[in-house]
Amino acid sequence: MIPSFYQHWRHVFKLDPDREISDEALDRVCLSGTDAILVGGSSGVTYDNTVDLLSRIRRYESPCALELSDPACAVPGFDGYFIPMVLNTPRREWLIGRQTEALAEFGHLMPWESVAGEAYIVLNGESTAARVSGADASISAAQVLAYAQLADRLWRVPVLYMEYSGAFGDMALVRKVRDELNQARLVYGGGIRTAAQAREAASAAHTIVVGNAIYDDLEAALQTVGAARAAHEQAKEQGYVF
Ligand code: 1GP
Repeated sequence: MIPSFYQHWRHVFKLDPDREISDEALDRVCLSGTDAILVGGSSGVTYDNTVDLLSRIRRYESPCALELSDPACAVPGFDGYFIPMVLNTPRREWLIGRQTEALAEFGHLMPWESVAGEAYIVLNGESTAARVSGADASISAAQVLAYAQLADRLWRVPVLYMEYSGAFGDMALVRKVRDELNQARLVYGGGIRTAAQAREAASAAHTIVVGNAIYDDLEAALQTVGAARAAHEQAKEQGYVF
């Protein structure tokens, strides 16, 4: 059975356990109307800072999932878990190495009904995600589409994540990838800082993720929730079903 805890998510705020967020800001994020809170980061994530953030988020009703790239940070109590795999890296450890090592040890403990594989294509070479995973972000559009087909059709990974973290991506390419997908949900993240960008991204991908803006410009970040919803309503009116 493929888990479905994330299937209706259109807008997600991503919180980094390694970054400070005040109670007041967290309150506004969790009551913003976003569909879910995703907890994850590319560096400095520990068991302790993950537990701490989860317990603060749990004061609210928002669904909350963890992106788990290190089994040492496998904090129980999230509504769902994503296991990232970076497709466009030559470093096997980030594609399947760390994942199989973790499964060899903890596979029998995995709550599989709430675990989803998450195939990443990392497309901003300047991002921490690219630096840490060694991803080759300079790939062509044709290669991006090939990776998307590999994840969606060959491996049937349920979530494909186009990651431009820190930079607003190529929306024409995002849309093209989405239109090629057969079963995977397309998540877009990167550089969404305004309502207009959120609207554009939400009309190109199934789910959009807003991260940095929460920390840099909370007011603008909060505007992205309504903008994403408006984009989906408009798409529905036009008969487009995501
Ligand atoms: C990061 O895709 C998310 O993993 C969101 O990107 O931080 O640039 O919003 P930003």
